[in-house]
Order: sequence, then C-alpha cells, then structure tokens
Amino acid sequence: MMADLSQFDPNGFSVPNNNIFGLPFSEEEAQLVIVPVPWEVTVSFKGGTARAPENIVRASIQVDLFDSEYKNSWKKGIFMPAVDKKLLLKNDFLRKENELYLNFIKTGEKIETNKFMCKTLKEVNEGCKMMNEWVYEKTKILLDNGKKVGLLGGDHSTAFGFIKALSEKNESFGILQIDAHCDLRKSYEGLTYSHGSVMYNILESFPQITKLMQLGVRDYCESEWDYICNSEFKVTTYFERELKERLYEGQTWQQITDEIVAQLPENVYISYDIDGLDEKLCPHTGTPVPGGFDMEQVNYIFKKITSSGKKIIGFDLSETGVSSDGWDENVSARILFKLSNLVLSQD
Ligand SMILES: [Mn+2]
Repeated sequence: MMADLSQFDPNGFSVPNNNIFGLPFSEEEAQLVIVPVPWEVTVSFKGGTARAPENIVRASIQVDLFDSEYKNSWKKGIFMPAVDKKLLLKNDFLRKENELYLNFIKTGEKIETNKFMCKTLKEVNEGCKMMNEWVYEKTKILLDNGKKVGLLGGDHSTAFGFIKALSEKNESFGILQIDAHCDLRKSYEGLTYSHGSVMYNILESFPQITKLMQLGVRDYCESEWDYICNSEFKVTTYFERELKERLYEGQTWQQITDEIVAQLPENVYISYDIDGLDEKLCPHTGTPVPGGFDMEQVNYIFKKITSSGKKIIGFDLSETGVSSDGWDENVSARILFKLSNLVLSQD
C-alpha cells in the first residue's frame, strides 16, 4: 500500500506529531520499519543508551528530507513504532541488578560464595536472553511481512535477535561493523549476552555469516586478537592505527574503501556502533575511545557498497548516549536517515 503524499510538504516545517523524521507514514505503508530496542542492561560504564530511541526520534524532526544522493528514497516510507514501555522498565530494573553484581565482582570476591549474587547474575543473563527473543520475534514478523528492517539501540547487544531473524531469511551474508571495539569477548564480566560479546555470540550462533569486517577498532584485548587471528580470515579487522598509518603514508581513502568493499560478500548487514566515530560526534556514548572516523568517511564506504551492486540487507545503530543539548542524538538521527535511505534505495 502506497501512502498518499499529496498533502505532505517535504520542504516545510516538520509536524512533530508525525512519525520519525516528521514523516506521515503508517507502519502498513512504510517499506522500512525501524525497531527501537531500549536496552543497556550489560553496559558497565556510562549509561543512557536505553533512552536513545526516544531522543533520536525527537532529534530526527530536524533532519532535512532532501538527500541529494538518494533523492526519493524516503518516499517509500519509514516508520518507527513507539518504544515498548515494558521492555524499558525491565531494562531499568535489570540494569540496577547488574550494577549490584558488577560492584560485587569488583571487590574480588568469588561469586560462587554468594548465593544472592548467583541469583542476580542468573536473572540478568535470563533477562538478556528474553530481550534477544523479543527482538527476534519483532524483526522476524516484519521480515515475514516483506518489510525492510533496521534496528535502533540501545547497546550493541540488541543486534543479536535481529541477526538471528536475518539468518533464517538469507543463506549467507557478511557483517560490516563500525566500532571502536571488537565485541568478540567470549563473555564479559560473566555476562553471556554482554554488548562486549555480541559479535562473538553472533559468529558462534549463525553459520550463515561468512564474513565479519570490522572497521575502526582501537580498544581490544588479547583473546579478541587471538580470535581474529584464528578465524581463518572470516574476521577481518581494520584497526584504527593501521588505517591511519596507511593514510599518513599517502594512501587514499578511496584505495582503502575499494579494498574493503571488494572483500565483502554480495549481501551485507551494517552494524553501526556510534563509538566507531570520533568522540566529538558521540561524546556521551557508553565506552568512548579517542580516535575514530568522521561521519562522511563512513558514508563514503556505504555509497561504494551500494554502487558496487552489493545489497544491504539490514542495519543496526547502537550505543548513542544521552546529551543535555541533543548533540549525540542529532548526529545519530542523521546517520539513521542515511542508513534508511541506503536500504530503501535498493529493491
Ligand atoms: Mn560495539
């Protein structure tokens, strides 16, 4: 069903009562549905990303609909349902529980000696499993209905359920991960479904993923390094230092981008952790690391992927923080619009 846009002025001021980006589409009309996942239970440093979906919607009203690269893509319809209040409440409760647990393990005491803490850890892990199921169900139904789907976190762990749903629809695909971290820890702080383990869990669970391409990584541990080295080239990581050195020595971003795009399979999922960008673009993200990309540097890669004829089958955008002046949300709203246009520009 196509929406009637005859009463909608894309050059005018946005109507705040409309949906994301001020667009007038219903879920039924929209070709792309963005699923908000208000979840940050395993976040250990700066909190707030569970509130990102609501705040990004507010910021999205200011994004201009005219994108000279993908002029009419938005007309195919973008819709984001309201944040699930029950999931948000569950997040708030379990995040507190997890804080208790993390404070306990920081004391150096063994968890086995404390029944209460064992129970807390169990509850947190079960809650995260439940969230994965929730995301899987939501995204599966949308994919079954022929929608294109994007996911808006929350922390990076929210991508797991969506990738599960995509794995049932696609025989094989690759993941392009923009991130300061590898997220390849076997489990982090005893938490099975930690945001620091999401790519490990995904690779171990879904053989459909033939390639994980990581860009911008600059904070990682030895076990992650070993995992990459032992992956038989399934995981290719472009560390920030290596990228910068190549640029310092005269290589161009075009050369590097062409090399990256050539290694991607035909179907590509984009997993965009905002902390992959320079901290000036995401000062309130949970685990900021100095360095990182500029927004257009990453957009350039995306453009090269679509112009190469490869297909973007879905995306997530995660780890956006909460700021008092709306800056982090403003940046993320613009990235979300670009990702939406990319996906909608393809049939
Ligand atoms: Mn991440």
